[in-house]
Amino acid sequence: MIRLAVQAKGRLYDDSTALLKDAGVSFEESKRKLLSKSNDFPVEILYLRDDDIPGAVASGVADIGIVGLNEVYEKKANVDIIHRTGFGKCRLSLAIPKSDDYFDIKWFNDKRVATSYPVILEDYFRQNGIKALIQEISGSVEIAPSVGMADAIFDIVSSGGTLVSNGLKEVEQVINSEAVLICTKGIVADKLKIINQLLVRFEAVERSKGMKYLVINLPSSKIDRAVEILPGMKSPTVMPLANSGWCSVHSVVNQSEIWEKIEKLKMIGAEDILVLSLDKMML
Ligand code: PRT
Ligand code: ZN
Repeated sequence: MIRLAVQAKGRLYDDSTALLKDAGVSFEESKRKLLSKSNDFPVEILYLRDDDIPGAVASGVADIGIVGLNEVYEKKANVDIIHRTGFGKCRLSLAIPKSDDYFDIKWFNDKRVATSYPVILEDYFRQNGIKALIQEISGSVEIAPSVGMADAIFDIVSSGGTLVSNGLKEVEQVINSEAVLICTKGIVADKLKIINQLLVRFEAVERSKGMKYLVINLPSSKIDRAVEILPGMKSPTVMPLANSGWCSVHSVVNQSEIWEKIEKLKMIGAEDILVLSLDKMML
């Protein structure tokens, strides 16, 4: 049995719990329980605030956790980062009032910078030889310059819309972040085995994201052309049809390329085209 820490509510909750469910792990949601044991996989889910997840995993209270890389860096947590999930993507950036002229990082010398990430910012300023006054605040960082609390901010940016609506401009991108899976250092072999099983499932779910399963019928004489259009995982699967001279070709295609592929396949005589969803892909 392993214990997995997940954000109890907030931006990472939906994607973290969806990943687990898609991986075949069922459990009760955080609204009902703070510790929930799965009955189909040897894991119990511990719901915590994201700030507390790196520490819980570093101390072994939880064996693994799903949390933003920004929190792992901020807490300087002594954990292993074992997987990147691809969701919760954002960056930590420095931003200043949009009417201020910005030349380079030296702009920040002697400035007051508001942030909820003082540790990361202090390291960054030290590496760049900047002496600024870091003001730690726990929320509403973006309004600090307009109310005179600070000259600039260091905060999470995703689309950039919040900065714009607060009259700020992004001037330095300091780190990129996404939700990662972290693990207690030196975890025992029994637990590692379960964690690796879970990772195989996560990877299968993530690999299938954005992919579609394409099935077409095609005159057998056109198979070589179809194989050029559809490289597939190894190569496409080709099956004869009862109707002689025809075959069925199955392939996994990136969603972004599906229409282009279908148009090319129709030009070489493809018919009866099916596009199906994919749940999991194991290589
Ligand atoms: O209650 P708890 O402490 O668990 O949650 P929290 O309020 O501290 O964190 P939460 O739920 O807001 O975010 C959890 C994690 O999501 C963060 O640590 C990041 O790793 C990740 N993440 C991804 C984001 C964003 N995108 C994001 N856009 N976290 C916050 N934001 C905020 C940002 O602070 C700013 O206010 O969204 C605003 C900017 O968004 P844009 O799109 O306008 O640029
Ligand atoms: Zn938090």
